Amino acid sequence: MAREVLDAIYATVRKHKMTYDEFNALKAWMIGVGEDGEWPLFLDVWLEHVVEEVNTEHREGNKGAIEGPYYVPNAPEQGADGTISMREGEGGTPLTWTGAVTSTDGTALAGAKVELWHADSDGLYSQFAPGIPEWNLRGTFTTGEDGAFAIHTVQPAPYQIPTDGSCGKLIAAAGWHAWRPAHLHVKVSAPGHELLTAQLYFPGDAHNDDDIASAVKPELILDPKQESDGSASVDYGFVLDPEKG
Ligand code: MBD
Ligand code: FE
Repeated sequence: MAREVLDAIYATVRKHKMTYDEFNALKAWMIGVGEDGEWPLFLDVWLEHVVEEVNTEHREGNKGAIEGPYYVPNAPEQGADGTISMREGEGGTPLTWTGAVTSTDGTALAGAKVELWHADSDGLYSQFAPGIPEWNLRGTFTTGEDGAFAIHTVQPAPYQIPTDGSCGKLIAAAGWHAWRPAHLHVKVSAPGHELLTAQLYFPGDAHNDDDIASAVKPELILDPKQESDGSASVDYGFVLDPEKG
C-alpha cells in the first residue's frame, strides 16, 4: 500500500505543480502535528471512517462507527442496570438508556459487555482534558440473563476539534468547521461475536449532516423521549454478528 499512497501523492504534486513554498509549509505542518501530539486525532478524524467502512461492510448486525482518539479500556464495571461515574451535579440532561444485546439470529446475549464513553456537557473527555476526575463518564455495563441493560448517564455536548493546534490550522486553512455532533461512544462485545465499535447520535443536531469526522449513519441516530421530570429516555439495542469460524 505504501507504493500506491506515494504514487497518489506524486499525482497530486504534478497536477497542482506544488511549489517549494508549499512543500516547506507541508513539512512544517506535519512536524507540528507530531509536536502537538495530534496524529491520533488527525488519523481518526480524516482516515478512520473509511477503514471502519471496509472492515464492517460484511456485517448483517448493527452498523458501527469509528472509535476515535479517546477510548480507554477497563472502565469501571456497573452491572446490568447502573449509573456511569459522574461528578456531583454533572451537567447535561439526565439520560436513561435501555436496550438488549442479541445475536443476528435473535438470541439474547447474556454477559455481553457494553463499554460506554462520552464527552461531558462542555464537550470534554475525562483522561484527555485536564481537571476531570479519572473515569468520569466512562463505564462498562454487562447484560443480564435476558441480554438486557439499563444505563443512567447524561447527554453529552457537541465536540469541537481543538482549534489551537495543527489540526485546527488545517481546518482554518481549508475553510472547514471543527465540529462533531454530540455522540455516545460504545464498544459492545460478547464471546463468539465480532466486536462492535459504534457511536450513537441525537436527532436534530446541527452537525449530524456534516460531521468533520464523517462518522454519522442514519441507523445510529437515537430517538429519545423527553420525560416530564426533564430527563430523557431512549431504547436502543445492539445486534452482533457471530464470528466466522
Ligand atoms: C472525538 O470525540 C471523536 O469521537 C472523534 C472521532 C474525533 C475527535 C474527537
Ligand atoms: Fe468522541
